[in-house]
Amino acid sequence: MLSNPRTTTHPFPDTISSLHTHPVGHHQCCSAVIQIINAPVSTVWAVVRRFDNPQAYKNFVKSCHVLNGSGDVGTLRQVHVISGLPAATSTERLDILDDERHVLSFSVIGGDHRLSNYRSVTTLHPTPTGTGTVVVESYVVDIPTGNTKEETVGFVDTIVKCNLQSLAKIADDKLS
Ligand code: A9S
Repeated sequence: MLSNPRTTTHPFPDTISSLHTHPVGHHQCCSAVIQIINAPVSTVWAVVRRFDNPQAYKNFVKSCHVLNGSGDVGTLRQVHVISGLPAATSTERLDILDDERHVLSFSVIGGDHRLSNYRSVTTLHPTPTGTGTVVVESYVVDIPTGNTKEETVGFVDTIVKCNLQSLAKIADDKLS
């Protein structure tokens, strides 16, 4: 009997796997970060879905201005980052906002940083008891000239981990 190798190699349903499967060019890299949060999906989603307000949990973001759109797909934002990073601004487009499946995806389309063609997908999943949330955030990005794949993944994973740990704390605080 033939079996579907997808279902035998990992525990994620096909819909989750396909959302986190990115085409990756030879000059690009990809990775994913997983964070467990002690708050239900609805609480976490209320924070994540606000494309106009990334500074609510992203500590590297100083301010955010919506350039056009009203928080639906196609909305553009310009993010100003705190000093000390190798960047000042990033221009980003909302690609997916799915309130039923709890999926948000955005692309970096400009800015003065080194993360060209950055695109991320964030999905939320209830823990088996329903009292918690599993956040999966994957991304693909160009490897900057002069950097290795390992350096790039190390840098970006660190930022995404910081963001998701901050998200966990904020969602937790909302419960009490
Ligand atoms: O904002 C995110 O969700 C994720 C990342 C990796 C953002 C990275 C960043 O905004 C800086 C924090 C400024 C770092 C960009 C686009 C480039 C950087 O160099």
